[in-house]
Amino acid sequence: MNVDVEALIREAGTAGPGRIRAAARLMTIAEGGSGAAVNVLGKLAGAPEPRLVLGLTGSPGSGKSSLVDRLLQHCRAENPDSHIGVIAVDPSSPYSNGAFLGDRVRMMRHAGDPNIFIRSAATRGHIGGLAAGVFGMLKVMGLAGCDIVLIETVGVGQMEIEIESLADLVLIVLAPGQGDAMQFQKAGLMEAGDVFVVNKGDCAGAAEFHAQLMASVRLIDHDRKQRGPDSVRLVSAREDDGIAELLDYLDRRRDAEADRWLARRRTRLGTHLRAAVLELAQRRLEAEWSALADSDPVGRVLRGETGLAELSDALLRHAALNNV
Ligand SMILES: Nc1nc2c(ncn2[C@@H]2O[C@H](COP(=O)(O)OP(=O)(O)OP(=O)(O)O)[C@@H](O)[C@H]2O)c(=O)[nH]1
Ligand SMILES: [Mg+2]
Repeated sequence: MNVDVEALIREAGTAGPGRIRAAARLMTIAEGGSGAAVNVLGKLAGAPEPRLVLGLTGSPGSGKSSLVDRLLQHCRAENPDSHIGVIAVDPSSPYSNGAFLGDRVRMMRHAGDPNIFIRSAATRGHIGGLAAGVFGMLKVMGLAGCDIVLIETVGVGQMEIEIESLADLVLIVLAPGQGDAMQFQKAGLMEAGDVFVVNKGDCAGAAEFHAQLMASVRLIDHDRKQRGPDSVRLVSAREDDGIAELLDYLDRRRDAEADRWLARRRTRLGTHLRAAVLELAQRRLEAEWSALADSDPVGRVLRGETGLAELSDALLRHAALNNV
């Protein structure tokens, strides 16, 4: 299938009627991780970016999707013209079928809103490459005029770390009854987060947990991160409590840290472009290697007719000449 990426980019970047469809197609390409995804990323490298990219992570069931839902509601009410993107990273692995449906259901009331893009990115089959796919989607959302993008991931394994390479601010969403502050410290979550959101403030033990966490942040922070006790928020997504204040706080952080964010974004862009270039190069080399199979390269190495370094040089030369 031959897709005219340039035409899609033009369309997604305008206010015309085809904008949403074009952006959706670009996001599908970007997520797919193919050569076309790298192409999209390259063409969007200099595209406008969302004003705010928030990563939400934390243990299963802490209320990330419910919080995203509330944040969407508040953002839309405050600024009816704004566009918002949501990327829900599907934790499904080849071994489980994921619990993603719940996320969709919780955000479904926004699904008909033309100013809100809700997309999922599956971890399945994306080992190592997920962040690149999500970054591509982020760039498309920026192009399509999204002011804010929220990325939800379950805080297990790789993605918890990768979220730092995608978001301006990482929000760790916690709920009372999920362990004490010490455990989070041990799990490394205290290091990864910029903001700690204690959700389910309507439940027993929330206020104590919040106080405990504030004390921990004060203790471990010293001057390492510019977080401060204010970075620990007590909210209830269910009761819509503390959400407006959380948004105000995030805006204040943005204003105060704008320079640092800009530098971080530049680094982030560099990291993802570098990964994309290396991936493209690897694809080419693999194609060359397959083409070389007839000449039995492994046999030649075994017989001592060629060395690995020579083989590698030959591969690079062929790839450059053939320009597949
Ligand atoms: N009491 C209470 N329950 C909440 C609150 N926020 C979410 N919940 C409930 O907690 C459960 C999990 O909420 P989700 O928003 O799906 O949590 P999640 O972190 O997105 O879950 P996963 O995506 O599966 O990791 C649901 O039953 C919600 O109704 C809250 O503020 N108070
Ligand atoms: Mg969820």
